[in-house]
Amino acid sequence: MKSMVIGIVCYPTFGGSGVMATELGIALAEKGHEVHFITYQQPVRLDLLSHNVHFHEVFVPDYPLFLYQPYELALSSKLVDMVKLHKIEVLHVHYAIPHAYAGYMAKKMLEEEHIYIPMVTTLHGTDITLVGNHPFYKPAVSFSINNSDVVTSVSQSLKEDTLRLFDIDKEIFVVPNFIKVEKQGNTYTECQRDLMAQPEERIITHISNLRPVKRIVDVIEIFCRIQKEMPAKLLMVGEGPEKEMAEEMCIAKGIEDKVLFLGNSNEIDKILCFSDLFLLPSEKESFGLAALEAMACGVPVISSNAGGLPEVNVQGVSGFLSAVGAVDEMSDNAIAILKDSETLAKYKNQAKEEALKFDTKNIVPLYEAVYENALRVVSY
Ligand code: GMT
Repeated sequence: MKSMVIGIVCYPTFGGSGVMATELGIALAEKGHEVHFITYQQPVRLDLLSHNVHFHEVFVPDYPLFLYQPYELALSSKLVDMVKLHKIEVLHVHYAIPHAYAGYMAKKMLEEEHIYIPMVTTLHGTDITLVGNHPFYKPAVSFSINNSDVVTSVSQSLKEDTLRLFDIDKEIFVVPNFIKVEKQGNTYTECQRDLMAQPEERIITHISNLRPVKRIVDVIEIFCRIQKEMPAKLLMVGEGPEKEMAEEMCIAKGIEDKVLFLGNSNEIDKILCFSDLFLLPSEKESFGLAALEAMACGVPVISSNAGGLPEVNVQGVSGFLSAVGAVDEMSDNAIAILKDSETLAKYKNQAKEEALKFDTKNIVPLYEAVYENALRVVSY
């Protein structure tokens, strides 16, 4: 395949969409493509810049007249400059608003100079089901999707939600999230689990941005029931608005010495390496990248069956799924997995096996095909 020059626009933070966009850029660069990240700060998972991976910061000048700083304006101008300077051939924007919106403006500005560049938009979930579905943003989201050259979504469930919630006349291609399974779980030969727990304790982990949609109360309720049956520790990874409430809840339940709040971390694979079970009882989840990361490290998942989670976590194989809020059933399933070492080992193996379906080498070629398709669309 001919190598391409690809511009990636994403949120550079710990959220799944930014993590996915970063991993995609790194994987594309490893395959010989030239990748340019264009965003307001260097993506958190991007620790290696090279001749194939570049980062261009979008700077929004402070001007007293602006009550709100116009990020979309700054981004679209930066995109125009970077496309021209680096001869970027395809723009891949992650998240409809404001990225596809700004990308469209950049495309139009470039067209004035007879530069035609296709824009691929990937929908990640919260842009559709939470933020994007707000009536205030609806016209901008529909417009941005319909005016993208190619649209992808990270799960079949998200595709269906998008078609149900917006007036979409564009085809949406499902390209699932992915993970480098060999890298995940193989990096740490010695897991140093004794840093976190006693040998006889099971380690339960939850990773998220601790927002209400993650149902942090359910995470703690489930753990509370587990630790009544067996010695266990809960690792809470991430920062977010529900953290304080969660800390108070642990104190109220008298389990504060069994729950460790670790904050945001760049060592997710290290934490998952010594985890026995992952909890993701979310209200909504377009895919559940955190669950896939856990599975790739051989950690079985107890999750809700919201959104795209059933496309990732396979019932009775990589873990178990229950209706949102079914805390008793989730706890019973967790205890069943953790009850003895033989059963736990079986689920650990199965989780890793299921994650292989989403291995980088199976999914990145789908994005390359999407780019080729997009290039064909604009050349007509
Ligand atoms: O889950 C979050 O709140 C972060 C959010 C984001 O926008 O980064 O994650 C969304 O995109 C991820 C990557 O595609 C998906 O794995 C998450 O399921 C999705 N979150 C939701 O749909 C709530």
